[in-house]
Amino acid sequence: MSKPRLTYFAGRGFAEVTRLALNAAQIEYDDVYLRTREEFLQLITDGKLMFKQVPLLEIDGKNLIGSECVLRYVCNKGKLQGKSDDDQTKIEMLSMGAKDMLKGGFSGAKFQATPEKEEEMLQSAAKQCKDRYLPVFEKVLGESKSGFLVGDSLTMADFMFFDGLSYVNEIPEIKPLLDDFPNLKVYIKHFSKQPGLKEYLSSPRRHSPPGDELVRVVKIVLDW
Ligand SMILES: N[C@@H](CCC(=O)N[C@@H](CS)C(=O)NCC(=O)O)C(=O)O
Repeated sequence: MSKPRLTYFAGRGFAEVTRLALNAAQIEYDDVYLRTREEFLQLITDGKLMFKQVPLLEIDGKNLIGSECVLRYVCNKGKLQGKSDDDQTKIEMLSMGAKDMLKGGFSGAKFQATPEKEEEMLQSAAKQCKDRYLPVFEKVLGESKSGFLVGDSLTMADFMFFDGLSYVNEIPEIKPLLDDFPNLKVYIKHFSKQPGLKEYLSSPRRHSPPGDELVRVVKIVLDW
C-alpha cells in the first residue's frame, strides 16, 4: 500500500490536527506542500477535492477532505477513540469546544489586512479563551487520572485541544494567560512526550504559528 499523502500549505492551519493524529498513531506519511496556484487547480481538475478545499489526505485508496472527517478517520484507524459511548460523547463535546476556541482567531489573526486588525483579533481570541474555554479544559484535566482529556489514552479531543493550546503557548504576548491554568501547563508537557508526538513536535515538520511567508504563499495558491 502506498504511503498516505497529506496535501496542504507548509503551515499548521486545518491540517495540523491530522498531522498530530498520524504521528501519534505512528502512521508514516508524506507532507505535500502547496506552493503554486497551478498545483491547487490541478488537484481540483483531478477530482481530488470534493469542495475545492484543502487539506486532502490520500490514504487507503481514498481522497479524504474536511479536517474533522479526516481526523476522525485517522483516529479510528489508529484506535485513538473513546472506549465507550459515554466517552465518545465527551470527546465530541470537548472537540467542539476546542474547535470554537481556535476559530476565535489564533491562526487567522496573521491573515488580517492590518497589524491593528491582527492585534484586535488576537486579543479577542485570548479573552474568549480565558473566559470560556481554558477554565473548562483546566477542570477536566484536573479530574483526569490519565492526563488525557477523556479515558486513558489520546483521542481526537486531545489533538484538537492541543492544536489550539499550542498557539496560546507559542504566541509570546498570549502565553502569560497560561499562568492561571497549571493543569494546562502540565498537559502540554504530557502530550508532547507521547510516542510519535515527541519526535514530531521537535522535528522540522512541525511548523510555527503562521508568519509572513505562509500568508504570502496562501494568497498565491488561493488567489486572494
Ligand atoms: N471545512 C474545511 C475547510 C477547509 C478550508 O477552508 N481550506 C482552505 C485553505 S485553509 C481552502 O482550501 N480554501 C479554498 C477555497 O475555499 O477556495 C475543512 O475543515 O477542511
